[in-house]
Amino acid sequence: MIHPHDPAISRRDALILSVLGAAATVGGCVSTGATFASPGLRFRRDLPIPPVLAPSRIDASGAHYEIEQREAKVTILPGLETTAWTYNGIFPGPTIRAKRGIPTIVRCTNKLDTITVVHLHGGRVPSESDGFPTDVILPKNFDGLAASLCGPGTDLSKLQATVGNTRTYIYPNDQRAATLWYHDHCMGGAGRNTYMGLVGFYIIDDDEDGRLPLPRGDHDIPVMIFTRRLSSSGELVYEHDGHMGAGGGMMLVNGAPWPRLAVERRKYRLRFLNADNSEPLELALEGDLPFTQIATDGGLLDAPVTLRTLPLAMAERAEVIVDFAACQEGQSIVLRNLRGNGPLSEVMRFDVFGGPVRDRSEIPRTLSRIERLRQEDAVRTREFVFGAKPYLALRFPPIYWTVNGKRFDAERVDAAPRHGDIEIWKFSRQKTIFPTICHPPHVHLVNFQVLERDGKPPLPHEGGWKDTAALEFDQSVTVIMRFDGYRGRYLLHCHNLEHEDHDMMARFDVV
Ligand SMILES: [Cu+2]
Repeated sequence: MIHPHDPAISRRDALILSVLGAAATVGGCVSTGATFASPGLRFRRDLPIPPVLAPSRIDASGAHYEIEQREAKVTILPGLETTAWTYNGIFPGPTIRAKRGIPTIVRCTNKLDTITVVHLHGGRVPSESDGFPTDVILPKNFDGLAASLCGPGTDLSKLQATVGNTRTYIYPNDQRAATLWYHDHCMGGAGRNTYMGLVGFYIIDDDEDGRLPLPRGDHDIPVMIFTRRLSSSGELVYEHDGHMGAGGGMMLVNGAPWPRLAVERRKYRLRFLNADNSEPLELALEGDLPFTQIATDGGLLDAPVTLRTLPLAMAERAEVIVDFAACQEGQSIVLRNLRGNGPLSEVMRFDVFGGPVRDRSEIPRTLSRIERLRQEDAVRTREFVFGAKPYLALRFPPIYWTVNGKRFDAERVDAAPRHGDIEIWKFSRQKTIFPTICHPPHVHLVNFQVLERDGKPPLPHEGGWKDTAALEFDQSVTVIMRFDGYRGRYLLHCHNLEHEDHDMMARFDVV
């Protein structure tokens, strides 16, 4: 369970450690990481690869999966057990590997003591399977406390009668190959539930991607990055930090602290996901080794992009090829986070082994063909301002988070694009006293293309199809999208999960 008062490695500690690290550098020590309280943790564990979930059956309607949300003891720190809230007892959850055109049908049973919701992030799915925050799955012991968590606008008696503690989600997979992920999205508790472990990869494959000579199999690696705070007894410590965002001083990749991956001298496809609740990342490889980006949130780019640094706001994905062919046997290359201090400035390490290998994989100069949505085809422009309002509360800061000055209301429709319409949405920020905070807007159902960032072209890594974009202090981002696929209610929200929970979300209905 959560132990909010245990001694732990927190974000503030990380900051202090970084200050100590800076002092140590003056004193002759070259590594800020060396001051970390548990030096034995870094680069000791092999990178775990979340297992691919096997379907319980496949029939004409699609591939059927069973998922249980349950508490489980997992190993994050050596010799200690951590209580996590898991999908099927695994932290992070199992990877669902789907094929375009074959629906995924997930029967999800909640055996936790709290309400849950599953959202397939990046999924083009019917409204009733999208994981609207009030479309909850009830806990195994449904009581007054659980009821109070559901929030207003929830028809509890109907939920008990129709859903109970099992809900079936249908994901048509009628979309391009892409690296998606599923995570909790329940009203007011998405941050806590995701932090405690309700998160997993969902990868869609298709023929277009399958025909390309890209690295595959053991050379295609999902890399889910998030920070966590752990107590000295090994338990996860969830602190929303006054709804500013939960973090932690420990960098976990696929659930392991600062892991290492033994790599051959060849190309690898790395599927990066920033699954952190609140921290944007900026990735870079030691030795100036480049990333060749091939895909973004919504799948393949039209052509590869070479990057030395890769910014990734919360929930953003980027698929890159890294070629270790020119590295030396025994060489170690640290994946750095240029936005992190102290221990959070390092993510994981690649350890090169063996001699030269025959690498048949290639990075084609043309990856895909992307339909460019044209501004002149847009029928409407909407503006969304991400901000905050003062609030009488016994916590600091005494604010709640807003979109266009309003708190989320599940019953209020904030935008109603017509099915098939192309619209331009402009995201900007109210000037608040929190300049370092990133508010990445995420649009459910549809993918967008970034038209402009601060009146300039999008950044090199955000071409192609996206569903989430960084929105830093003083920035504005203009995107264009077509509202097709399904009608019904969906969400636009900030992907800082604590902002989302309190209450930086807006409902839109495709009509
Ligand atoms: Cu935010």
